[in-house]
Amino acid sequence: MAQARPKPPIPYDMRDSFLPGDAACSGCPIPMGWKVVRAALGEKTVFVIPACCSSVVVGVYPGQSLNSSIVHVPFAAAPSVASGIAEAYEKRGLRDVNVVVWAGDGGTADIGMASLSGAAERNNNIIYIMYDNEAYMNTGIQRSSSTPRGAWTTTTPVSGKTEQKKDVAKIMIAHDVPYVATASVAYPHDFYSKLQKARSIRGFKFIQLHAPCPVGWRFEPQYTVKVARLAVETGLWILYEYQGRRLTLSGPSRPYLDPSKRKPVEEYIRMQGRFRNIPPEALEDIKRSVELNWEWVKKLI
Ligand SMILES: Cc1ncc(C[n+]2csc(CCOP(=O)(O)OP(=O)(O)O)c2C)c(N)n1
Ligand code: SF4
Repeated sequence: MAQARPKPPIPYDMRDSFLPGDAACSGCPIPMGWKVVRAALGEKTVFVIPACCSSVVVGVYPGQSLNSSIVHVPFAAAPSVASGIAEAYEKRGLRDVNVVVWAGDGGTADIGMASLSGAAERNNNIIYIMYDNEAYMNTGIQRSSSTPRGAWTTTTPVSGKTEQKKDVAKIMIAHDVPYVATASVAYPHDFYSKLQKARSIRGFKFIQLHAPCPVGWRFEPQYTVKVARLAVETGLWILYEYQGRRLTLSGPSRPYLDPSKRKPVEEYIRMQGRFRNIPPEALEDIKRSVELNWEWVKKLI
């Protein structure tokens, strides 16, 4: 059988982009994501960050860990501030600066949803990255609308969340923006190429990055990538791009169009303490939503 050609390494430059001494917990997905973003978008990138774990991980100037321009903003303001910055660069003729919102799922799916919708509708020239650790982690693991069914948080019953996860990428697709994609910290090459594509498109771009959090999801920190990879291998997290009203399944997810290739959802669930008390009906709900998501994908490819 022919061997797959090895992918060229992502050109990380740790000295220039990510400095030692950040405040992240062991196994945190945030620095994993940032390294790829900086490598793909380069030095001329401004990050707009609302309150979240990342505000703490990045730290305060001059001791910040991410070597970029960073604007810390109140929760709901991130898409509006980013839109204003992008417009200001445009007016000055500086078309080569990337303006990126880097926000958690609480800041995106809940508190920032209205201003996110506004920026998408105006088609502001920004890249919005929602790193999805599926709860409000910075304030002590409270549920968000992006927390999945059956997952425990400090504000759900011990048997886990009773509602389904809100699908923000689909909401952004409904806005008919130029580019929407899903990504995962377990597949940095895929994330890298999506960021490079996003950078080349003018207008509003949205990427939802699946980002398992060892603290809130209750797994040992060395398993962040394994958990993220299992989400894709079980078909639970589907990697795709949506552009020009067409959906393209990304390489890592392609095999799982065939349900027989998918690993059992239980493999993903059992690795995480947050699902320890999941009732059987919640597990069935998760499996059903996996099927429905793939049906949706099949209609669009
Ligand atoms: C308007 C407002 N409400 C609440 C807070 C408190 N707060 C700070 S960070 C945070 C959690 C953010 O969660 P998320 O966006 O999911 O990011 P994560 O912490 O999980 O990285 C909250 C509730 C705040 N700073 N501002
Ligand atoms: S709580 Fe989770 S997302 Fe927040 S810094 Fe720790 S590992 Fe990262």
